[in-house]
Amino acid sequence: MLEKQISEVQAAALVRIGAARSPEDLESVRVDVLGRKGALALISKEMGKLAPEERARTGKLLNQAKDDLESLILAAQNKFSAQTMAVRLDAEWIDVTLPAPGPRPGSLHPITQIQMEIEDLFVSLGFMVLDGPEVETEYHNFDALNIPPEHPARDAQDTFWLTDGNLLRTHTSPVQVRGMERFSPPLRMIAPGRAFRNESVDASHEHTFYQLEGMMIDRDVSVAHLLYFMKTLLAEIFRREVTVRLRPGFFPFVEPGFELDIQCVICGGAGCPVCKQSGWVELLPCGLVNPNVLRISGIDPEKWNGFAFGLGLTRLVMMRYGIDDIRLLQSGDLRFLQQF
Ligand code: 2NL
Repeated sequence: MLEKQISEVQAAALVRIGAARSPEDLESVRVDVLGRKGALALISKEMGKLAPEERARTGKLLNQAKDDLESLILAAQNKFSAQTMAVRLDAEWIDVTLPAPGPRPGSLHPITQIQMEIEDLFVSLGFMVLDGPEVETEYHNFDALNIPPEHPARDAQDTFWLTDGNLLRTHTSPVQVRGMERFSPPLRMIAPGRAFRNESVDASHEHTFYQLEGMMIDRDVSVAHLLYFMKTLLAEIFRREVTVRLRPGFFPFVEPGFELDIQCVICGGAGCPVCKQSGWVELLPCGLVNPNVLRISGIDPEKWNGFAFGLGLTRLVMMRYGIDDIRLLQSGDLRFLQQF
């Protein structure tokens, strides 16, 4: 009697499993048949009334039916999960080898690139890289550099003066003055940064320009040291040996002072439009630090001396890339900037 009921329950469950269309359908079959109050549990309760040998046979059958149905339901459930996963995989598939979306990577401004290159070189030669304020005192920008009160650079036509008596630095030299005040020799430092001149803007003049000054203070520093460092610097910038010459030049903060020229890297010295047929291009002012400048900042010129130089990064970039209008560099024009 019970055995017949078991096979009926089993047959009905098989039909429902086969007809199930979702994991929820299967779950309700499981509850109805295998659950605590399910059809097989009810049958199981009736078994106490059976004779012992019949009970053993029916029990076996019941367990067999439970096990079979359990594995059938599990297999059907697995099929549903696999299908669900297949649908998701199909819908959510991405090609991880495609380039990532988002902003296109930018590039550093050519002036920044050349500045970083030169910083790396000087760091490798034992120099500190110093920063300082762009709004300076008259003292740090002029007096401490031995620039006399009547010097034309102090005129309002050449310098942006603020109403409080301070000014926009006209060179990065005041950074080195602050370096001399703060550190004691021997000293090697460079001062890259922006400098400002009160000038009307045209193709070769800007009110803001980028400079990199440097100085080395030690014992018995000579023009030979200056030349060695400048040739090392220029070989790095132009990526080859360059021939240089020194002409006398006057700057209140150096004595002797020089204009350093390089043999034209375009024509090799034969003469071309870039060097205006002279074979030489004026590149950077330099010299041995004026003893007054050392003394003013508390360094004894009897014990120490040094060389210093000023490098215009703007002009250097224009030379390296053959840029003929200085205004392009600050224009923010992407068609220009994307070339670097
Ligand atoms: C320039 C700059 C030069 C220096 C700058 C310098 C700085 C100190 C002491 C001595 Cl603290 N010198 N800097 C030296 C030589 C040339 O040129 O803008 N010239 C047009």
